[in-house]
Amino acid sequence: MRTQVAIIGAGPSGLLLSQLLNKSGISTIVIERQTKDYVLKRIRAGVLEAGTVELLRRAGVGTRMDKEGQPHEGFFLSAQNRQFRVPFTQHCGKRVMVYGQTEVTKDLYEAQHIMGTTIIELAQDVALHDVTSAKPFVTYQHEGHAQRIDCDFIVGCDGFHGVSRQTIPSNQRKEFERVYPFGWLGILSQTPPASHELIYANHSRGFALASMRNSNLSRYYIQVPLDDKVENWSDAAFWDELKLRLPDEVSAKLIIGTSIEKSIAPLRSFVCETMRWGNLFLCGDAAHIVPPTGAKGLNLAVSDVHYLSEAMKQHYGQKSDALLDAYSKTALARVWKAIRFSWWLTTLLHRFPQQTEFEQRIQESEIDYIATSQAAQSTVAENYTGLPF
Ligand code: RFL
Ligand code: PHB
Repeated sequence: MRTQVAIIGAGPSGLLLSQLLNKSGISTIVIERQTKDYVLKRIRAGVLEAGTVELLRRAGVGTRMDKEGQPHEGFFLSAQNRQFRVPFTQHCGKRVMVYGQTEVTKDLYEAQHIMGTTIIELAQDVALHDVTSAKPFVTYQHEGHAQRIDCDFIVGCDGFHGVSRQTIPSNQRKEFERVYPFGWLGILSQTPPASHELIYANHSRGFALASMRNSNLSRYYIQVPLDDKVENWSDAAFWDELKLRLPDEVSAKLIIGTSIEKSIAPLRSFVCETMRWGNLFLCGDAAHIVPPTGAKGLNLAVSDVHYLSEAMKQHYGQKSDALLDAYSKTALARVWKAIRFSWWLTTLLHRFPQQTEFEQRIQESEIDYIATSQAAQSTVAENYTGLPF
């Protein structure tokens, strides 16, 4: 088989890139290790930045999002049982959209199906070859047969554990990493949300987040030790702990139910420099990971895809490689700002093992500063709703 751009991974990065390229007449083949059903079962991101919302509309996948998604113009921060609102719109004129990653991915699959693009499921042993030559190719096993795709470019959209980043020789990439000493235990529950806007809670027992998907689907998280197991947490134990960490006025009204998903995610900040090696480009989690606190992971994947799709359009349309050559530097400049913001918010809101009383007072005073300073709120609003791309 031959295509212009071979894309490894059918998560949001891979599907959105394929969507944008095909809309501009550039051919793609997407190669995914799992089935579509498996990809759509993963419960992940819930908050879309203003720029992500715009790009999804431009990609032709905004209709259901605009109908079913919930625009949010602020969130709540809570500490010491006291909560205050950070209004986005009055500070930076932007808002975010609460619309699940599962739904974004579903919309992208649907749009790709209508466009008639090729998405190969259950591709095993995917390998990238000759990526620094003008004729790179991808091989894989499919239904017991060896397959090969020749192409102009390969894009690694295969997430943190994918093969693409590992194809770059280790002496040609520099990796930066911070692993946090805790994880997030998350549940999805068919109950009305605790609050009409998200609540990020700093508490002496650990961080908690009250989020949602729609008016009858809630998403809650609590900070847990890294070695904790989902089996240790009955639904009742989860609700009890969550209620202790949210402000009393919220807990008193919290509607609880049976969880329909429960999982623990570790927290990590990670950046791979470079995001380009010859004719291999990396997008999304394949190149960088953020802790979920700032809600940046999916949004960064989208800005990478924007930069790369524009660069490829310039390559094929205007025969110029200026944007392709700048891709890694351009994308990384935005990535590092989101890495900084999500590291900062994580550090501000979580309880660290061996946290000293001094560090605790610093957290408290910083939260109090945000509560009382328009300048501080403006910075939070600008970063949370998304820096421009
Ligand atoms: P994905 O979604 O991991 O998709 C990669 C795809 O590649 C496939 N794959 C392979 N295919 C072929 N061959 C191989 N060797 C392969 N190896 C892997 C995989 O099967 C998969 O289908 O990466 P992508 O597309 O870059 O998208 C990134 C986002 O999924 C991620 O950043 C977000 O989910 C992060 N995230 C959040 N981001 C936000 O912007 N806002 C949020 O509110 C938010 N909340 C979250 C989150 C992530 C979380 N977890 C579970 C880590 C909340 C949580 C709990
Ligand atoms: C979610 O709804 O899953 C969610 C929302 C905000 C975050 C992280 C996750 O910061």
